[in-house]
Amino acid sequence: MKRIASIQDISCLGRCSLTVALPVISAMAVECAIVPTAVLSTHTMFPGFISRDLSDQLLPIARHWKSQNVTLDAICTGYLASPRQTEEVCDFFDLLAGPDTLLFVDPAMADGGRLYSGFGPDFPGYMRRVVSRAHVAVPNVTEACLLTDTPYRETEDLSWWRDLLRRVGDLGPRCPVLTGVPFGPDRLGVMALDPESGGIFQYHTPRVHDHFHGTGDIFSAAACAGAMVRGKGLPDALRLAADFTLACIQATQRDPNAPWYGVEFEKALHLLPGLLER
Ligand code: PXL
Repeated sequence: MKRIASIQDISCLGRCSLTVALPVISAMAVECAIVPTAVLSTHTMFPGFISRDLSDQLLPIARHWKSQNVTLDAICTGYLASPRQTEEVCDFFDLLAGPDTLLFVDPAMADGGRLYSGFGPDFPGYMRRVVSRAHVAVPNVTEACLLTDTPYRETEDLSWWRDLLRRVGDLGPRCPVLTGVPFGPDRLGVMALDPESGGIFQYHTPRVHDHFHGTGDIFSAAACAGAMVRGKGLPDALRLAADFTLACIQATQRDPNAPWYGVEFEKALHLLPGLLER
């Protein structure tokens, strides 16, 4: 069985990061080893959350795995709790990535034009180093702007997004991907540079006009990396991830009093084997 190591936080409540990566990767019949970067009572959109940083655990875990000759088909990174962890993740790559290990980086740090609470303005500069090491990097449009020092814009001018994608590529990842790109008023999708053809791949699905928390984590760390480890090429993996994320959103009946509980992906997990067969 293929094995992914997922490096990101455990938000105990709120369906994001490891609490979605684990079930989604498992449902794709891939083993998900985890490296928690922090334990939070909830994700950072809930007021008053508490957090314990686990920086001092990351490299001891990596060294122990190394001593046990653990092999990884992919290392997938998400929310990192501090600048120090961005360096530790690069050391983790050095210790445990073999020649065929896919390095999949989701620089989860911002959305809607703003950094998540708790990150200072210098954080994107630290995250840039992790992105530069990636084979596949999947910033959303806000993160791409922050990583490339580009003022954030909301525009439907696709040539502007293509330029932004190329700027992310200039940071070093082999396959830069932009998520959350508006393709007209009612469609949302992804754009990726295909290193083989040099062309740009685009895929979009109907846009649901609301904010759904944790969907980036479902998209990237879980569905997309899982699909690629299961042998799909990047375009097929991105298509699968986008379709699965939309299915999770459509399955969600949101409680208006609890808007931050994440999407009800549990109702869509059964779709994954069929999506993998397409
Ligand atoms: O879904 C991204 C994410 C992951 N982890 C934590 C977060 C967020 C987004 O807010 O707060 C702790």
